[in-house]
Amino acid sequence: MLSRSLLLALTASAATANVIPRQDATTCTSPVVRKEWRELSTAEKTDYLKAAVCVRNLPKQKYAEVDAVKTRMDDLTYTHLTLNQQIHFVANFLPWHRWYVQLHEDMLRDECGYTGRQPYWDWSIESDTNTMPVSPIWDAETGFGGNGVLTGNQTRGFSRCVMDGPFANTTYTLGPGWPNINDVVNEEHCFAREWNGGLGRDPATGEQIIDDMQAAAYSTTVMRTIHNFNNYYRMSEMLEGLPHAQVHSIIHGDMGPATSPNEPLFMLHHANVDRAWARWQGRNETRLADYSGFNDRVTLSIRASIDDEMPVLELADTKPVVRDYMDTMAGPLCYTYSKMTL
Ligand SMILES: [Cu+2]
Repeated sequence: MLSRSLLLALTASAATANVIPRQDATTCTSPVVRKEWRELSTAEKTDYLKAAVCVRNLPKQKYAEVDAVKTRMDDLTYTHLTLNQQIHFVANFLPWHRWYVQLHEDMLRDECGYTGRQPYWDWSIESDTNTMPVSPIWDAETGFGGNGVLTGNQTRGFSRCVMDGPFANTTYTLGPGWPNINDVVNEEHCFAREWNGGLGRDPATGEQIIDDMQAAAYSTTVMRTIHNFNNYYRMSEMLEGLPHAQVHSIIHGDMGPATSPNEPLFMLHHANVDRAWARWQGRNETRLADYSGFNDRVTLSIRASIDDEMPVLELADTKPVVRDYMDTMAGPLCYTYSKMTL
């Protein structure tokens, strides 16, 4: 079977002008299903983890002039870091990350031989059962490894590392910067997590108080409130600002700053955020065309349009247009999620 990116390249070259040809909604008759991590078999989990490791070991293809970009994963992470202000707390947050997660899935399939689909992580399950610190997602064999631990190594960037699971011993050169976490730094650090409960540090140990890892911020109740907004602007704003942001924040380490794609759970997290949007859209024509907000987050003066192009730097040859990423079952996309009810 031809990969999606190859198919797109072929159809794009056959088309006149510089327009990505839109498929009819009717051409996506059997969408692929993205499953929740727990729904995957052990073999499927292993395949995904292997591919996620693989993309971290391949050499970069972009950003030849940027020394800090070393690997294929860095191509993705650097783009996210550098575009930070243009893709967060602006209207395109949801379609941009929808495009980005799909691009990563295509990389796993085309460049790392992965044959499965992008899984998602429904963290409301952990919230509702107050089990975040003991979630199977942290499993060393069938998950992503657990919290970072103190290593005793005094070298900057190596004092706290994730020491178990498939990403133990991973090092990154990109971010987080110090003191500005959004700076591009070119300095090795180990893959890190530092879970926190939003309660500060235990004065006795100096370690973060983990508690319930702020479970109330990403519960089913919160997701229902978001689902009940009747316009895109409000829905997107709360989805990004509350559960999305808090899940980044409770894991912290590499998941915290704008280099958060360093954290392999980033893609599963964002697939779940994407699922919340797709669920809100339903198959409703009005919702599938509902896009509003602003393209600048300081003055709120540049109104967003569904025909806006989204920024990609060197990551893609063509800038995706928001309109093409509104529907997961039309245009360049053809997928759905295993569970679409709340
Ligand atoms: Cu992001």
